[in-house]
Amino acid sequence: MTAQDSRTADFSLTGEELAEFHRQGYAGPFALYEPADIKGIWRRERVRLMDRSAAVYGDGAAKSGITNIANYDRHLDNAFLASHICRPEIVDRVSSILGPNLLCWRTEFFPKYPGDEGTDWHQADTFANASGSPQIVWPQDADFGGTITVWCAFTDATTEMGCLQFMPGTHLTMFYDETKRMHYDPKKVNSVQKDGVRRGFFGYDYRELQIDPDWTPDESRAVSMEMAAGQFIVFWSTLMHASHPHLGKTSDMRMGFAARYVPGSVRIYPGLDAVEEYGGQISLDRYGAVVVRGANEYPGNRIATHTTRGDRFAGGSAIGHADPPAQDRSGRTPP
Ligand SMILES: O=C(O)CCC(=O)C(=O)O
Repeated sequence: MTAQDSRTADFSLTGEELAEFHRQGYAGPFALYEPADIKGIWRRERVRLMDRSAAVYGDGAAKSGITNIANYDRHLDNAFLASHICRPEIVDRVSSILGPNLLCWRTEFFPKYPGDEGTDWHQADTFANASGSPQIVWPQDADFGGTITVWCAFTDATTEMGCLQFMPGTHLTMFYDETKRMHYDPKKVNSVQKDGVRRGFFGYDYRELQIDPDWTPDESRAVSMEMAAGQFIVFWSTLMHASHPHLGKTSDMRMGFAARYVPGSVRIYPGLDAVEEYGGQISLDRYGAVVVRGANEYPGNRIATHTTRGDRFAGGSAIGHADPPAQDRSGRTPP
């Protein structure tokens, strides 16, 4: 009997929630940690994360302090983050969307300090957006895939502190072409207004990827996703999403922790040994995706079963073969 079998709670999305998810492109927010608990945990883990001695990407990876890609995938060395990505409250829900075989292939921190710009409106399908090479490729439809992002508020995230924004129902149409290239320019950070709002994309301008250069996102469709510390939201990376600027009305920063999931059949970093983006470069030598449910199905995927400090991930088997096929991104089961 596995830990999964012995659990009594099942956090899968209900049929109604799932139908709403497929219509809107997101579900939640859902509660994961009590606000007081996560505030204490975050205070402790912030300090622990400063010790990068077991991190899979070296300090030299970050050429700029603006977006620290060296801090990608800290779940591969930090025990709290390792358990966070495997939490049944998250994995059950994502599994009800993506199927029984589930990999967490990336985590990222998204801090907004007082005065920081908002994040540009964007959509991500292959994640080639900044690096130039697809980072995830789905088997059924290599041109259109995406990932499920689970964005957890480690602090409160109000509108004034830069909470997320979504445009419901936009996840099935790409307005951006990730085969185009964006140009990194750290001078753009915090200095560009778009439609009257200070926004940017960590040293890039996401508008460079627009399929129609004359199109502008319809802000009237935007909803603000205010979240209390300890809540998380689940969304397609192909959903139009952004965030408000942090207006600096409080000295508290907001911190989002994004964990990204795909079915076990998706190819992760195909043909890549390194990733260069956001003003830094990381080697994939020590990288592994984590099987959080079921099995990995693509033999070429690098898999991590333990953190670099020896903690075992509480997910599925590392190698194996899938039974029922995963659903595609519209909720259909492919033939
Ligand atoms: O937190 C933000 O401002 C942006 C988050 C985001 O783009 C993502 O999680 O994919």
